[in-house]
Amino acid sequence: STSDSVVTLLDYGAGNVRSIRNALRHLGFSIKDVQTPGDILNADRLIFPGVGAFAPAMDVLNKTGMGEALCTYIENDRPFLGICLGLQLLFDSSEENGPVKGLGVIPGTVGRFDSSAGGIRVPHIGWNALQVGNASDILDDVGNRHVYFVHSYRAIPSNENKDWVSSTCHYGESFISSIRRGNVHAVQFHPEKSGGMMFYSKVGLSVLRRFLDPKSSSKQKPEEGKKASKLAKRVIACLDVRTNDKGDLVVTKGDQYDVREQSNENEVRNLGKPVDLARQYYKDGADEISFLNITGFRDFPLGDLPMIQVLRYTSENVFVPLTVGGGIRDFTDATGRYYSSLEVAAEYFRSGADKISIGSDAVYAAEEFIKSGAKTGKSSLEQISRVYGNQAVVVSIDPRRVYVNDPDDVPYKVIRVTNPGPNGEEYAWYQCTVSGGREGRPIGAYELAKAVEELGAGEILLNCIDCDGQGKGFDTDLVKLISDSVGIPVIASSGAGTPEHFSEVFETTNASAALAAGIFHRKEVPIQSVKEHLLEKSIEVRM
Ligand code: 1PR
Repeated sequence: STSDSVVTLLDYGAGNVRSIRNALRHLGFSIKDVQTPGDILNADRLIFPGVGAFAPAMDVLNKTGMGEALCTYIENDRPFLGICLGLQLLFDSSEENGPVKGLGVIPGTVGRFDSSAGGIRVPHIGWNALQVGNASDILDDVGNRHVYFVHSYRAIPSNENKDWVSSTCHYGESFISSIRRGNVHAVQFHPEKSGGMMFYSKVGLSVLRRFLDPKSSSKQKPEEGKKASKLAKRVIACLDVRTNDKGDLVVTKGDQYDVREQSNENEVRNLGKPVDLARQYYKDGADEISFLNITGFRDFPLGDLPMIQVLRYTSENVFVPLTVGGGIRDFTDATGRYYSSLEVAAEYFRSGADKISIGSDAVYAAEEFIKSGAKTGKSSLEQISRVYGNQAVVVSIDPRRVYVNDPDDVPYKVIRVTNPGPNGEEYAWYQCTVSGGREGRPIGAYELAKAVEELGAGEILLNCIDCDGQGKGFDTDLVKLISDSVGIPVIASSGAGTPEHFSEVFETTNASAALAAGIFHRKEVPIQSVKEHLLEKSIEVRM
């Protein structure tokens, strides 16, 4: 390849930059990895996708001399694009486990979102709107569209840095979503996760293309249609994946978690191939895609290479966030070799996952934490969120509704239910389960949600076994209870049957996202119809 199609990538090995690699390849560029500070100084164009936490990143930059090279490169106005932490590191300092000194290229301090101020949920996860100033150039295609953010820390615009700021975003307060000076650019959002060049919402990769090849891109006419104005409610497609009796990896779908056909053969329901369906949902406008390896609790996931293949193939051309769950825990295999949950998660991240989701193991960790009142730091949840950040860790809750006559009947949080139980019970609690709903545990969904937030979860995927596959709507009592009790985003799941079910859950609860499986797999309701309906109801969505 000629130097015109080579891009230099600064990957200091702290996390998943697979999606950025995939995006660059998709755009026809080959990647040269930085090995020495000299590689930075000699780059024609340099991309710096910061991952992980601020302090360890600065450590690496300082120890290797790459920080100094970066400063020189930027001072010389060479083509540079920082992404996420790659923007934050340019500032004077960060409060993340600090203060920690940054590269000091841009005046200002990076601080944590103040959840009390704006009544916002932290991390800031999802598709938000930009207020784009003049001369942003690489943002020319963004227009009215949403872009994808996932972070807990942000830089604030001030008099000192106003010459640098090319766009801001509003989330409780106005923060810096991009900077630009000459050939130097950086964005807080993730262009590599903000959609592709074709199909739905053509935003993300066009930001990268405009940076890589400024000459080829002409200014586009402003988009027609509704203008993005704030954080959008997300619509997520979920693929429950397992091996069927023939040994093929299939997308299946349960009926209250029972995935077998009610026929004589009793086989595992097969609704399609994971990679094909994921691509389809991406094209149809899914804001995120979740894969749940639903037999991960019994099969060791690193033995389950097909799931890792699914992630690898999917991430090659699906440019929205991918979550994977199932079987994330410490494990000793038949030969006695021990694998930590961190290794399992690392393999998932390397294969293209942006977030991992923990089910059963988070229940045990929460039970332990509630019993002892102390954090051990050893649970999979704590370890993974410490290394990869809490925005990368979802806890998936699989509760079952248990009706009671009296709120004092059980030592768990009880709510008054909208629809009384079979014997006229007016109250219920939501019992957590493990192993795909097979075993009930002595902890409620409320207690679990509060505990896992403390232990470092960045988001909650809230299922409901009673509603799963029923198509009768989300359990809004449950979703309201949990989304009112935690400060992290909550994804409502289980029971979607119509577009109205989505507007209902967003209008009556504080859910940040709604997830569905069956209606999408059976092609009963296209994702587009859900979004159009939400738009009609004046609920902000990414179009
Ligand atoms: O416990 O860490 O190994 O994780 C296992 C993961 O697999 C958990 O996230 C758990 O929710 C999931 N899981 C386990 N067994 C099943 C099953 O169905 N037998 N699926 C299962 C969970 C629920 C949702 C479903 C929604 C929406 N499925 O994923 O997609 O209920 O469905 P709908 O729109 O059709 O109603 P671990």
